[in-house]
Parts: sequence; C-alpha cells; structure tokens
Amino acid sequence: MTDPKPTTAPWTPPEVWTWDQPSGGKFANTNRPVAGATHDKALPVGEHPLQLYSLGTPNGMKVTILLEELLELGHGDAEYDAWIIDINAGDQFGSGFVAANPNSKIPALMDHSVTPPQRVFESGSILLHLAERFGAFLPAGAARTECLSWLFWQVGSAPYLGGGFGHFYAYAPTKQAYPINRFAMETKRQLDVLDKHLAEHDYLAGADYSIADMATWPWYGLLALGKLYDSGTFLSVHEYTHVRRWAETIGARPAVKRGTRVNSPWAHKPVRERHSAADFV
Ligand SMILES: N[C@@H](CCC(=O)N[C@@H](CS)C(=O)NCC(=O)O)C(=O)O
Repeated sequence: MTDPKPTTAPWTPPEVWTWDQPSGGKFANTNRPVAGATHDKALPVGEHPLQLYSLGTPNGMKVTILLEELLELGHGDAEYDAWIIDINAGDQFGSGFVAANPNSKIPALMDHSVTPPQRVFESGSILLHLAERFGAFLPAGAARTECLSWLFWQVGSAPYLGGGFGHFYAYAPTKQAYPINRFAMETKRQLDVLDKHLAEHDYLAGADYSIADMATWPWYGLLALGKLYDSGTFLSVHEYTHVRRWAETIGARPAVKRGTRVNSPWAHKPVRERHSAADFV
C-alpha cells in the first residue's frame, strides 16, 4: 500500500519554536504563548453574591444555564450578575480577570457569599461548586459518580471538538484535509459515544437531568442539532438520533432558553449583561 499524498505543503519546524509570525486564524490577534495580564482593568461588581464574568460561547452557556435552572427551582440565592468578557478584544487579559482566572479563559465566577470572596475557574469546577452549594442537579450515590464521570468526560473531550474540529473547519485561514479529517473522525466518535449511552438512558447520569447534561448540551447537543460550526451536513448529525432526542428535550427547557441568551451578543434575543430576571424582556 502506498502512503497517501500529503495534503498540505510539508514544513520543517525550526530547532526552537519562536513566536514571530501571526497564524492568520480567527483568534490570531489574542493568542499569545505567555500567560498573565496585559493591562490593568478591575472587574465590575454588582449587587448579588454571585458575580459571573463570561461570554455566551458553549463554555459560558453551561454556567448561565445552571444559574437559570437554580432560579427556576426557587433558589433565590442563585441570583447573579453576569458581565460580558469580550475575548476578541482581549478582556480576558485584564488584571482583574486574570486574578479571577489565571488561565485567562471564560467563564470565571467570583463567589462573594464567603469571605474573602472565592474565585472559581474552569466551567466544570464552577458547575460543581454551584451544584454542591445549592444541593441541586448533582445526584447522590452511584449516579453522582456517573454524573462526575460524564462531566469530566465533557471537559476533556470538547477541546477535540472546539479547538480541533471547530478550529480547523470554521476558523483556520485555509481548509486543510489532514486536521479536518483527524478531528472530524474524533468528533463523530464522541457523538457516537453519547448516542450509544443516550440510547439507554434519558440523561447522562441516568434518570435525572444534571450538571453533566448542562456541560455537554452546549457543545454536543448544539452540534447534533446542526447549530455549531455550520457542520450538520458535513458530520451527518442526523445519524445521532438519541443525542438529538436528548438535545431537543433539554433545549426546550425555559431555563436553557434564558441561559443561552445571557452574555451572548449573537443570540436571537441577546441579553448582553444579566443583573435580574427583568433583563429577559
Ligand atoms: N477548559 C475551559 C475552557 C474555557 C475556554 O476555552 N474558553 C474560551 C471561550 S469558549 C476562551 O475564553 N478563550 C479565550 C482565549 O483563549 O484567549 C473551561 O471549560 O472553562
């Protein structure tokens, strides 16, 4: 068997990588090989104990969906201020945001219900922090372990979907066969993992809707509904019938409809910043 033809011009990496040329990709203006703040900027603080600094991307939506679900359940203490962080403008590198999340990525939460205020970063950690604090959407016993397994699966898997498939299919300056084929393969495998599981379970942790579903829906649910990267036809998402059933059920929840609008300039009815229920007009 002959080797397949290379589909991109071969490149010999230099002995030592240096940051000397823009990548040309969608996030080329903000990507840097170093961490830390680029400028001084304090974060705004509103009146509620929970202060969220985020953007309505799939990672951001996870948290606003949970907060809206908690409010829907009657947890008044889950009232929150959600401030928008424009990652295309470099807001994630402001000194206040870096103090909340040294990794400079949305979402980040400051929980002022404790003294001193507790910073929480990484979407999975924020979901767990809030679920434990309110005793909701995290089942007990064996289902708790199953819930956490899927939660960790999601945060470990989505970079192949977002940073891999989505980046090369939708954001890279040119379409290249090698990375798109590699990450389309992995994305479809992940969809099939979910589809096989959801063929036998209503929700990821079993019978009950949990933070594992809230973490996974904005990525794989929207993907299966053809709403991510304009890739529904390319990935034949109609094949994943169980994921689609689960995604439609979750998408119909009022709290999910509200949560996906928060900090989302591109939503059908955007709520750029959320400070109270009155913001959802
Ligand atoms: N593992 C992180 C990923 C967060 C993440 O990748 N956030 C993106 C937006 S979806 C971001 O802030 N990107 C800005 C940047 O990379 O500079 C989490 O789950 O919270």
